[in-house]
Amino acid sequence: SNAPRSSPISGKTVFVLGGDGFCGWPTALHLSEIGYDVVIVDNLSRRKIDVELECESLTPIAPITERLRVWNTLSGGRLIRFEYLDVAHEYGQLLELIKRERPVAVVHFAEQRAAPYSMKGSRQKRYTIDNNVNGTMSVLTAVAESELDVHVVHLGTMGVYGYGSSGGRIPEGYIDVVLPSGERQSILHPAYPGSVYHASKCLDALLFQFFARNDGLRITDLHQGVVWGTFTDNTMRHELLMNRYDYDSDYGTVLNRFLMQAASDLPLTVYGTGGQTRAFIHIRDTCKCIALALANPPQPGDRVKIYNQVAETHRVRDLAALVARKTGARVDHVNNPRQEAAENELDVSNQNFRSLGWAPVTLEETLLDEVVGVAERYRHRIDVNKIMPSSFWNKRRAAECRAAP
Ligand code: NAD
Ligand code: USQ
Repeated sequence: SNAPRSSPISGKTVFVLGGDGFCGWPTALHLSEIGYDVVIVDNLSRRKIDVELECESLTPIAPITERLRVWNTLSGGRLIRFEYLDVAHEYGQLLELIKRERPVAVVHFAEQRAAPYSMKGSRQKRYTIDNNVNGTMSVLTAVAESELDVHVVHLGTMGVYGYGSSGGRIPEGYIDVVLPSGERQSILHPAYPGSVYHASKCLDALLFQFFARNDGLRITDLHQGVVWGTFTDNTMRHELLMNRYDYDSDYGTVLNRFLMQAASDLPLTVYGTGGQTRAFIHIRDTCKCIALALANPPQPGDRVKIYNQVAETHRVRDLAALVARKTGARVDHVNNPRQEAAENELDVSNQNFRSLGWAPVTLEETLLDEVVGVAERYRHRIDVNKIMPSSFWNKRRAAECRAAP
């Protein structure tokens, strides 16, 4: 699917902030493959948090320079460049980089994204807000100060809506309300964050609203569901292009954790009753959606364009039952470390991407098998001490979890 040299996007520069991470790396490869000039900007903080947590990706991941060396050799001249930079705290360098490279778009993945890590303690709570909100603020300020027409595409989360608060199908970003005057107005959907991490994304959303109105910035905010899977066609092209696979209780997301547990003959850790319903998307579709969002920017003066980047919804205990049926794994109900509704319904619109022709992959057998296969291949790298919850939403949840056998 290599884009021809003369394609309308060849020669256009795109920044991928956070391009060394789980979603950012395969997206950077995809954007490079379809013809963009990609610059990855990352401070490698995620790799440093691995050191702090004494846990590594289930899959062995090569250092960023190695990854790029291999891609730049295999890709037939589609070079990806790398800038080691803290988006939140090195404003001058970020501004200079934008002025020098004149990107058509900045894709912003560069945030601390684990809800459990953001609830681990005061240091991690404050770090998450500082890193995420300052990072977004710096990106927006730098784009405005550069006076260049740069489309900002941000990875947000379904968690900004809260779970079950709309009383119906969750729309894409905005809801219609009746003002006290009787007038109807479309406003940002109210925010009901369920963790400090999710709160950082709600704060981001207000900054987007402000910069779109005040500075006319063109902004797209993608409210993504839980991502699963690990490989894409591009990351499979070489051992050293392999993507990360988080499995620990802080960074591992639910379906990938269940598949890892099944591959290692460990019980599946369903929190509470498993009645939580969440939205899901496969990593391959993350890459496709970003490319679609880049190709369909808002116009200057438009309000923030908000898409729900989700393929399907599932209840956690149904996912566990599905994985158990496939693999023979045992399902364990463990005390929930999180302060969240025990049961919720979730009905989400994904019309915006669908209207652009997106046909998402769903929980297909072959894809589930692929992830179990990856987990089996690297099961020797699992540290079983990193599987049970180690971050708790409040004192009561911590006490309940610690009291359990
Ligand atoms: P990740 O932690 O694997 O990747 C984030 C990357 O950003 C890392 O490489 C990290 O080093 C970098 N980074 C963080 N702070 C930075 C800073 N200040 N300066 C420069 N680089 C910085 O996370 P991910 O799973 O790839 O998630 C990427 C984005 O997508 C996040 O914003 C997350 O909120 C969003 N998202 C992820 C999921 C998911 O299930 N993984 C779901 C919905 C939304
Ligand atoms: N859960 C279990 N067992 C586990 C792990 C999780 O039952 O072993 C449950 C949790 O209690 C929760 C649900 O599964 O109800 C989802 O948890 P998760 O860790 O898979 O997802 P979450 O914490 O919501 O965060 C992830 C990403 C985050 C992204 C979010 C999208 O880490 O970056 O924003 O998914 S969403 O959930 O749609 O808001």
